Amino acid sequence: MTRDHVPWPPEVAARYRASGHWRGQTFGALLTSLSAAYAERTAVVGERDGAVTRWTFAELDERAHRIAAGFAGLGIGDGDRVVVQLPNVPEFVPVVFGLWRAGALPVFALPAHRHSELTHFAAQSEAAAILTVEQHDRHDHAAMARDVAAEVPSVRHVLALGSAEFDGLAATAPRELPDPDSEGVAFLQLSGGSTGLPKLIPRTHDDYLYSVRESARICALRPDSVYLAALPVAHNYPLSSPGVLGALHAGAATVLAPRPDPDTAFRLIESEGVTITGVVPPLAAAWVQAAARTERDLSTLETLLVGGAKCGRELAERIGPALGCRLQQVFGMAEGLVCYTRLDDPEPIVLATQGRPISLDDEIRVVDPDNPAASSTDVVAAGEVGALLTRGPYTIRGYYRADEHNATAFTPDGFYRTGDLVRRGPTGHLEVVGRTKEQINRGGEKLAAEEVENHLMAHPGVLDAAVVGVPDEYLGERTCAYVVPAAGAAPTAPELRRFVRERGVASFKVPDLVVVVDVFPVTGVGKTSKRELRAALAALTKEG
Ligand code: OOB
Repeated sequence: MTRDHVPWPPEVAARYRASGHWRGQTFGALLTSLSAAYAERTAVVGERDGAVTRWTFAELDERAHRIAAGFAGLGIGDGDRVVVQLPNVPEFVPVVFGLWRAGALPVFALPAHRHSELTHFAAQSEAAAILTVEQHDRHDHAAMARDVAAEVPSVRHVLALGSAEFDGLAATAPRELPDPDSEGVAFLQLSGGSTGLPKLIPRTHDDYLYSVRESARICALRPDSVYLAALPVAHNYPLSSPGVLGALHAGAATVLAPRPDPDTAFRLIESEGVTITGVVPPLAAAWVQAAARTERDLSTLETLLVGGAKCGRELAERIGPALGCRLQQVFGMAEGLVCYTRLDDPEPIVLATQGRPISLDDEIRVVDPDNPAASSTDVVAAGEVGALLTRGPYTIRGYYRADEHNATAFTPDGFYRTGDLVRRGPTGHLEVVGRTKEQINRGGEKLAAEEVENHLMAHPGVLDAAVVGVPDEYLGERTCAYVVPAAGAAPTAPELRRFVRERGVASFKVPDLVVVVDVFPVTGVGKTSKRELRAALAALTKEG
């Protein structure tokens, strides 16, 4: 039988407990203690449909208690999964803490996800409910969730913010609920994916809280800090690196930006006195450009974290002067490991590396990049580029219900194969130089080539498809789909793009370019050579 969750070996778990990394506290219990310590301070500021909400820690705590009781009243708790698809609205925070207090596991979908992804998350996790919004960005999320519920038998409830049903749930009288096991799974995060559909990542209260606590410390959050969540808040980066949870942990306020564009972000930085935020490189570039013309006062901003994709040297150098703040690079993954440049690192390190791990107990191995099955002992010489393997107190030992995939995604001794190519410097800082995984990183949004290939191959006019990333000045890379047509008229590029979109996938997965070819180049063993496809495209782009 396939396991839901691969726990850390007992002796390793004992070590993490003994060293104080795992403290036996759940997120629900954390909020209780934060509410006692910071009761009247602002915890969350956000907007929904133009209305601004501000909650103190005490108000947030009470709301989370009511929502927890509401879920319990629906019979949802005790390990039940609930797909949460919310944009950056204030309710996100009490909903997630409410689910935690009820003992349920949020499954964090992104607002960009569409029918095919949502169905996969609900089915794979056997979710009991979907919690969403009525409308967002002109998309009817509630209708989509109801369609998914009709297809996935485990889904008994669809709750949309603003509906009478949700309002009733949020108005339930609070009651004491049993605190879940801190070493049990708290929620399921999404992987960027490299094979087929995204995998679900089980994170425990203990492991995640350790990374949150340390992130808050490394980023120097204090009660008078103000964190702006500019990126979609369900993502691991704005959630915990240091994110909303890091800010709450420090007693600081979180401001949720409905959109990440410079106009919205700069307005909020000025009006709320934002001190710290995190963005992906293309957004950093847009902010840098806009800062030259803005009349907003950005002087409260102390730290801009940049990560999710490689921040090039040129951009790194422009951030401080343009925005009047310091740059902090972050290289992390929903599976666990997060690296930061430190606030006291010398400038060359901050500009040229993606940081060093949170914990001295994060074990790092840089191994033979040419062997996908390299073991943790196949390490390359110091300073050489290799494939990054890691294990530690907040890095998972296996994906959720994925024994087969886990057999190759982890080494036998429990290291996660990140699929990233890195170089490690003498100070332990990592420089990310590339990837071995079949994943495309489109400005921080990750997609598995195979997932898009499968959508393309569902078209009757497509015999074969290969999706590759191509360098892009703004996004870092864009997607290009090569297709070999089936007999008859070849489908056109616009037709294939529309086809993929209409299959209900996030728009960042719709190929940016489509190239129709007669045959694919092959490798020595007869596999499609993506390396040659990329080279052909580079040549084509140069000619063009
Ligand atoms: C973050 O998490 P994910 O799960 O969306 O993506 C993880 C992957 C990494 O394995 C790496 O390939 C890439 O994203 N990545 C970077 C990077 N940060 C992430 N590649 C180069 N330079 C960087 N600075 O993206 C994430 C999670 C927590 C904090 C920050 C980012």
